[in-house]
Amino acid sequence: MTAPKGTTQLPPQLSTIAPEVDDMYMFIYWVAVVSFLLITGFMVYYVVKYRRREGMKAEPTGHSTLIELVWTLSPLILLAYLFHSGFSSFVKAAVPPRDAIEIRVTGMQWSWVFEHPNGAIQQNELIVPKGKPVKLIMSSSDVLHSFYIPAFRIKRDVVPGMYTTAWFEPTEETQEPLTLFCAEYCGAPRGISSGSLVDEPNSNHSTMIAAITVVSPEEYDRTVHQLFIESQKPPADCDGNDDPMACWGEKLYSSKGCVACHSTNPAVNQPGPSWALVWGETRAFEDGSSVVADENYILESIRQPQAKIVKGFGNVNMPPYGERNLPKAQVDAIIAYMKKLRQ
Ligand code: HEC
Ligand SMILES: [Cu+2]
Repeated sequence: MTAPKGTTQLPPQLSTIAPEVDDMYMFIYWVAVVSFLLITGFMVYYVVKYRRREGMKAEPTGHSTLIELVWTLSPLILLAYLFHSGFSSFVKAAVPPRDAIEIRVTGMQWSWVFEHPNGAIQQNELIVPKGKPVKLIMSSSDVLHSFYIPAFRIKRDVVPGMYTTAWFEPTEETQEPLTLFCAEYCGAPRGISSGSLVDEPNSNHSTMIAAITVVSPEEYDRTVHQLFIESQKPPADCDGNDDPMACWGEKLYSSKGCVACHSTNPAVNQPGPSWALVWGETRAFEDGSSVVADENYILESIRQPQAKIVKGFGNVNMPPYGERNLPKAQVDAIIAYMKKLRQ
């Protein structure tokens, strides 16, 4: 089996809707090419033919009803056809089949989180079954993003405060992962370097991409089941570790994106508080109260970050991580890691 190739103009067609979208595109493309050649061709021809010459006087052209009817009616018919076939493809692309598998998509600065029907979570990677319609229920936890997979010919805005949907049905298993882009400029973080504001490298809108893999329906079910099991216990490479939970917690710290806001260096408190001096410490809050950081405090800080705002951090909002995004077992692992950081 060889991977289907794209053309100079278009990426490979890997979803059921792709050929239809491309046919429309190519039709409009050729209409444009032919019209361009006809119009410029006639223009150049007449410019030369009726150029100014000694002894020649211009005469009025008169009127031709036939020509006027042709140039009015032919674009009208063309546009009616384009509207009709464009609109029917649009409706097809907008309405997901009833039996579609539902995958939840969350866009955030700057990553994609996917949740399969069984609760398995993937981040910046998505596996989907060949030959089955997949419906995406999308939301954003911060700003506008846009979900764009060129090979599937789908693009849809991901909007904070509401759900948007899109669907596709992959037609081929992939040899190499396809790319999901964010097609909405969704910002770049700014850090402070030698006193001035600079854009942080490797973390902004342009890195908000994910790898899409299409596999057989059987492999999809197997993998998604496996992902769910794995989300409930430390990964295999933590097995030999003397504190497997803390080892898992350290991995989650990076893979779940906590690392973007929390350092483990006691001197770096940006943009959220460092984790180096949290566990067992008295934490002071914006409202003047305080509490000793124990399991319950950490759990609450993760599930409802706004319940107690650490003093001095009132201007940055930590996103809440619910049971599905960060199951209880993973919270335990993070707590184990925070304990270990204090040793
Ligand atoms: C967008 C930045 C951001 C991300 C991402 C983030 N946090 Fe936070 N976090 C904050 C800020 C800001 C605070 C302090 C304000 C507050 O208490 O809500 C905080 C506070 C906390 C606290 C309380 C710490 C203390 O000093 O008392 C815990 C625990 C915590 N975060 C855990 C996490 C975990 C676990 C993750 C990843 C799954 C995470 N955070 C991801 C910004 C973030
Ligand atoms: Cu984005």
